Amino acid sequence: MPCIQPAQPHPGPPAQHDGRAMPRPAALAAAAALVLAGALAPWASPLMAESFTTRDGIELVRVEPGTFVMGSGRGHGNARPPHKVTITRTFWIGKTEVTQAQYEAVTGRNPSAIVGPDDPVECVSWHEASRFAQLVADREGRSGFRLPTEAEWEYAARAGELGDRPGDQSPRTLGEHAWYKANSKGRHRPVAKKLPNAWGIHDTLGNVWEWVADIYGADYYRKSPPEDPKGPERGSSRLFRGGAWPWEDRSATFVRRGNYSFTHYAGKCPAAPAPEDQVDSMWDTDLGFRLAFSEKGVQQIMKSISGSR
Ligand SMILES: [Ca+2]
Repeated sequence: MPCIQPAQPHPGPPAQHDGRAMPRPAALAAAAALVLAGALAPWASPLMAESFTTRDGIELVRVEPGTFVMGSGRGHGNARPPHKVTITRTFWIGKTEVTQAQYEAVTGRNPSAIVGPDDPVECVSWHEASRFAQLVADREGRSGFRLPTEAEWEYAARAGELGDRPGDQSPRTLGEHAWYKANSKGRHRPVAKKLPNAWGIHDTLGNVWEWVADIYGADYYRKSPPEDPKGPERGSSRLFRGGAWPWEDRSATFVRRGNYSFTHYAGKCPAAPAPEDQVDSMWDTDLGFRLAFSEKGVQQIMKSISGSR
């Protein structure tokens, strides 16, 4: 059972919220009605909470639906064109990258090359990150834990920001939010030591790159669906986002799309990858992930009550 925290004042709706999705008070009222009617126990859903924490200490914060402009007209061609994307459902995303202590508590092992219990776990393949999410689901006794989609990741990382980087786009502001080559001093750092974004989420930019659920497609933005894009159905590599401790500031942006053209790469990681992971993934000391969660069944109930999409 997740540890549900009392609702806290939300940092605010997405700056580009399109108004079509159910506003938070209505969502809370609908969830409260379900609880009062006995359809939901108060602990049955984190829908009542702004955040919840798993038994292994992984805190996830609620992200409301909304519309934003994904990608950029600057920089790498694979982030073009900028295009409007709507996230149609509430989801939760890790307040931080998954730490080494959290990963070890769930899996019994720490694969990281640079050890620090509160640092992000690294040297995990996309498949291992996905298996971790399933293990969390098993331990919590509820489905819905997963990697964020690429669109969810960028939407949550931006938290309403319109540029490619936080605030005034300056190196000073970036340094207040992110560990990257200019300030990391040669290693990743404990999570949540830099300022969070406007929605209370830490280290999306920098520290370690983060796996997202999607398969990589260089030209995907030219044909992706406008609602809840999930990446191409086929491809030869996986995506990761956000830049990392050994990388220059040009990688620590909301839009940089990391991928490798070779099929697998173990970097400086101490453990050999399992054969099933040597397909479309890679490992390195600057690559980890954060968890996401959504609860489809309850979302559908709430939609029927509210009459919203
Ligand atoms: Ca990161």
